[in-house]
Amino acid sequence: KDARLAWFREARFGMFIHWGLYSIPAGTWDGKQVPGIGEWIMNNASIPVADYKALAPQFNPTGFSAHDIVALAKAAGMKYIVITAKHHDGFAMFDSRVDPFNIVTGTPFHRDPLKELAEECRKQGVKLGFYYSQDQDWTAPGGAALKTGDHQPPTYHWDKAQDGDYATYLRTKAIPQLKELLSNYGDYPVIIWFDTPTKDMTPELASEVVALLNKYPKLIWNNRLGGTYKGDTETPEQYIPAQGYPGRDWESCMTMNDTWGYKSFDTNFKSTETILRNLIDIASKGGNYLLNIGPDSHGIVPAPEVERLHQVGKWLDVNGEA
Ligand code: JFZ
Repeated sequence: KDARLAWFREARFGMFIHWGLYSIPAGTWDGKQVPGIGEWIMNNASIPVADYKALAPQFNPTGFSAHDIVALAKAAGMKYIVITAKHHDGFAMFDSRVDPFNIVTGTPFHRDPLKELAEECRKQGVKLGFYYSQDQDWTAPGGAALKTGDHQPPTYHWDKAQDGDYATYLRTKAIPQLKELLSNYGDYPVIIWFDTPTKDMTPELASEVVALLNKYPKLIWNNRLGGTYKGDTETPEQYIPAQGYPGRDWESCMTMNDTWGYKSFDTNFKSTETILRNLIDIASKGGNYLLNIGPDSHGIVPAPEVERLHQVGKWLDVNGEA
């Protein structure tokens, strides 16, 4: 266990990447700016499944460069990257035989950014992990939805196409896609980053996921699987715990502005000084800082994010420890 976490304990700084179809509406739907975080637009604006799925044929992010993103992470002093392989919208940002609603089969782009990132990470000596929304899935039957707006219990679904059985969803989509992610990218991922478990994820169902994870003895996974599993890491979100987590490994994930997924009109960026203070504060308490970028629908990293990451890297070159 300790050997497995050795690199994580020294990493201190990682890059979170939230990127998916939600970068196309970029916070605006039907001409209205939708309040809330960009990657939640489908839920926040109650977008019907068919309308959301219609974004896929429009997704052609030819500006995406795995080389440049990995080089950016390195320049910032980051030691690892965690990217959204599938967020709550159910769209796979990787080549999937399980579900055609994915970036290779379902878009004119026809490329697998996770594969390209894995190759670049290997070349440039950066570790790579995958975020996977194992419980919420708003476009697959039986996937869960957390409540927003006036969506009604018990499912909080807003479209009949979402109805179904969660156990079936888990066994026919989430677990098979996790298998793809764990077997198609060589020595990566080193992290699986789960998110937003609901009561659908019973201890019994979670144990089916854990049986798969246990086949990968080097894999690190976080505390958001659900079903009472604690995982390897605590994941405080948008804050720094005053005392860290004695006896636990941890990672604070944070945005630079007020969204994870790209929103064209969110310009509320933290200063480089604030970002550096967060990094120092977290490092002094024994944690890691997982700092987010949100590439746009062309695959381009917003300039204010690039600028800050370069400034952080410059400071570390002068003041950092290796
Ligand atoms: C979740 C996601 O819903 C969100 O879109 C993003 O991916 C973020 C990193 O994770 O949001 C959360 C999850 C957990 C908490 C808050 C927001 N939490 O524990 O306070």
